[in-house]
Amino acid sequence: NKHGSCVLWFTGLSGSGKSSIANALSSELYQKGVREYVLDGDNIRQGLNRDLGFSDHDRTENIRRIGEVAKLFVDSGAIVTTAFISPFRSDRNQARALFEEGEFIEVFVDCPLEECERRDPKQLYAKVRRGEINDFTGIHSPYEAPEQPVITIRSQFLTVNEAVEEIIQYLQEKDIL
Ligand code: GGZ
Repeated sequence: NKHGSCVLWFTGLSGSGKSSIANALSSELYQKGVREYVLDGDNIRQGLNRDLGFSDHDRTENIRRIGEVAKLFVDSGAIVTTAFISPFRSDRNQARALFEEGEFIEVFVDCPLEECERRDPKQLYAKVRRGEINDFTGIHSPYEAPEQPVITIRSQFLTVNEAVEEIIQYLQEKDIL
């Protein structure tokens, strides 16, 4: 595409590192003078999608709207990063279909459930184990890992900065940066 705009579509379990990597990447791109934006739970689930919960149906609608918003950002010429679990392959495929070839870059933040649960940055897994949260991804709601992600970040073996570097390198190889 003519602008070097694209969507970096992160997918991975809660606690896998999506937000940390997305935010560090955002600072790095910002410093390079790139127009960029991160869509995450803080700015989407609190606002546009505050009517949605975590049933399969609501997650599908969450991802549908995020895909549409991401498309608007790409049309505006930005690099947009989306940091949502997006657990269903079919929902990610629907989002992908909104974009041109090469514009939708699926980034699998790959981290085993045991490691996410060990980190438990928001103590959500602890709540799940106490029975205080239902339908939690990886525990009683499915996570469908991507079959052919463009980029795989095995976050347990990389620092946040190394993960960012890997993504920047990809963007440079593809002449997006
Ligand atoms: C999964 C949940 C749930 C349930 C609340 N299942 O680690 P977090 O806190 O910050 O990220 C999780 C976030 C997931 O929202 P997404 O919009 O990314 O999910 S999806 O793409 O599936 O629509 C977690 C928190 O919300 N959270 N309840 N039941 N994550």
